[in-house]
Amino acid sequence: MKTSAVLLALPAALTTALPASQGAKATRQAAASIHDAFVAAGKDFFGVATDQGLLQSGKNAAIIQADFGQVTAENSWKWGSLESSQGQYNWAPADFLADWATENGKKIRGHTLIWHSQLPSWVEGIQDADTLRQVMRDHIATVAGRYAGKVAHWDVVNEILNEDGSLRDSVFSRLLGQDYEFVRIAFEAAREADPAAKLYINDYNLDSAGYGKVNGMVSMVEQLVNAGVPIDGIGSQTHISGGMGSAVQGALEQLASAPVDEVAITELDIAQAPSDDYTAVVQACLNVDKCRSITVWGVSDADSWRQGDNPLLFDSSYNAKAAYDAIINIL
Ligand code: 9MR
Repeated sequence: MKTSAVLLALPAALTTALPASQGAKATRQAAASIHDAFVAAGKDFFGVATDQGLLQSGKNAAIIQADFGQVTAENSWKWGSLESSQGQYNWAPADFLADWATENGKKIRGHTLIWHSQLPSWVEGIQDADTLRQVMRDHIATVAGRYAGKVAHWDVVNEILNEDGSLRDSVFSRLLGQDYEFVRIAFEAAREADPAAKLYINDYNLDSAGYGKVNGMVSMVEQLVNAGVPIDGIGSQTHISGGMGSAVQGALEQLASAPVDEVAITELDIAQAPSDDYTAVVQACLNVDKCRSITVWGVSDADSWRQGDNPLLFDSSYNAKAAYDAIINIL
């Protein structure tokens, strides 16, 4: 948001009482937009996970408007939220996020089409491969089709690997795991539904070079891309603890060695939000050409899925934390 727009929204008494720069700061809770700074450093966006309830409470909307350039639906675009009964879609919260992003000029990362978790029981209970193929194609065509043209990136498949890099057990791997068939079906259906979106494979614990899951991810993606599966990028969620930030660059370099156009940090949060770790992660993305973007997994510690870890860039009162300012300083 431009400073003038911020000031227009402020009560007259506040705008006259404060110099313009302080007025803006009072509203946005941070000295500068982390997204603008990251874009100025050559990257595509710095985004954040949110959803309708959050956008309608506290200072979430104002902070995202001022400081972030992209949103991911934290929950409302998941299969379990969208289609808990077959063919009956709950679009309202998902559309709210999409409309809010469009109205506010924020990019959207679609999260996620195929995931073993938050999966409706009617999908988990499917017992034959043909039915599962059809259900996957229908779901992906419907969801990616609805938002086609609005979504910059899709997490097409999420968390499909075990820690050793082998394929995780799920209804998808049980019925369609041979040669990663379900991965091919998902990426092909997503490409068909939204040809403009960059299609990603997304996972966690991809935080250190040489780790089993990182090795497995790179070799799986190589195999799939060589077989013509349209994978554009690898997403590393990056839910980490203090002290792990320094390994992230090596991990990104290894992921970027796969035959994909891009890699991204898609769900960043760091226990206790140490500035050194946050800046190491941001610097890692700056140092790896293929790393195009960073998304943090929420605005405020009050709403983090990691309650007690205080892992985000804004505290429970929506004040920018030291790590936020440290990132601005290195950018
Ligand atoms: O942050 C999300 C939380 O509110 C949900 O309860 C949870 C349900 O599984 O999913 C969380 O988001 C996850 C994301 O979708 C995938 N990667 C891990 C995230 C944190 O658990």
